Amino acid sequence: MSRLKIAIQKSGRLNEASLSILRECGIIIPNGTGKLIAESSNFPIDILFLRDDDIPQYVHQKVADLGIVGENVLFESRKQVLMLKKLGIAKCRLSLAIPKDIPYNSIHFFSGKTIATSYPFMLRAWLDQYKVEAQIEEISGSVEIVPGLGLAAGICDIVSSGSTLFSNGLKEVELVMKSEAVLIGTENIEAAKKTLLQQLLFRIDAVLSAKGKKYILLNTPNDKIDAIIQILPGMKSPTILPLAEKGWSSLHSVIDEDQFWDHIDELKKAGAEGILVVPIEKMIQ
Ligand code: PRT
Ligand code: ZN
Repeated sequence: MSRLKIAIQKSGRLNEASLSILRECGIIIPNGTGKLIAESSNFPIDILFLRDDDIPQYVHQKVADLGIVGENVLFESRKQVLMLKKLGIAKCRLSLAIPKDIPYNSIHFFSGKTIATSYPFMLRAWLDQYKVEAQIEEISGSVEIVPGLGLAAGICDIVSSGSTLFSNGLKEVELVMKSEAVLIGTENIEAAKKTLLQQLLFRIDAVLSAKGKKYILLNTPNDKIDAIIQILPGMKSPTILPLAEKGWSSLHSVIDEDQFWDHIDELKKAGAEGILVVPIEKMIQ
């Protein structure tokens, strides 16, 4: 029987998040075996643990059918693979930064200067787009210390909270690309594996759809139902059930979590009572 092979990061920022998406899809993965490959016992899928930089190559060469990798690594690798789904995890950006005390007016600041990066391909493409001629110094790891050492005028690196730049006396001046983890795959996957892939994608969709969503239940006087529906824009067609108490109903719907906090006071003022907000594990659209 066919089994899918998915490559995920062995250790690092993407490891836990990738495993938890698979686990939320109901896939059982043995814990911490330290092995290069783990076999799921309840879904025909094997998990390969690799360095993230190697994942596009393994998928391109069909050693793995699927992979989870950051767009930054994928685009820098320039490997021909299919981008199947954005996963909404490991969000970050590839940015240019310079020492914070150096004045900065425009991209042309970098003309004739040296920029240190682990992303030479993407940086070159971006500079070309703006017709800026700069020298690219390719280095791996600890790019942020380079300007302090006087080895480059600026850096192009991954930023998330910005605290690494800040603690190295740097400021972010240009955004090169936004990135998040994506599911990648190969073309011309064999028929039996394609069926498995569709099952997996269906589950991933259900997991991703539920993210940031909550199920809300509240009690309301019947004459306030319309007002309450107006307050929560997500509540297009809520379920309305009569309560044992005459003139009252229970209203159920799915809402965005952030919407809830914005509207809680209004809901209470409009007459909602006994408000319950509960997590949703999976959502099939
Ligand atoms: O060993 P392996 O090669 O597999 O891992 P790695 O060290 O190359 O990658 P890892 O685990 O650091 O990151 C994996 C992926 O997570 C990256 O390719 C990005 O897609 C994504 N990601 C999300 C990040 C960050 N956020 C991030 N903050 N990757 C790196 N960083 C680093 C960045 O390089 C800088 O040093 O964190 C620092 C900046 O963070 P802030 O929060 O201080 O701005
Ligand atoms: Zn890496």
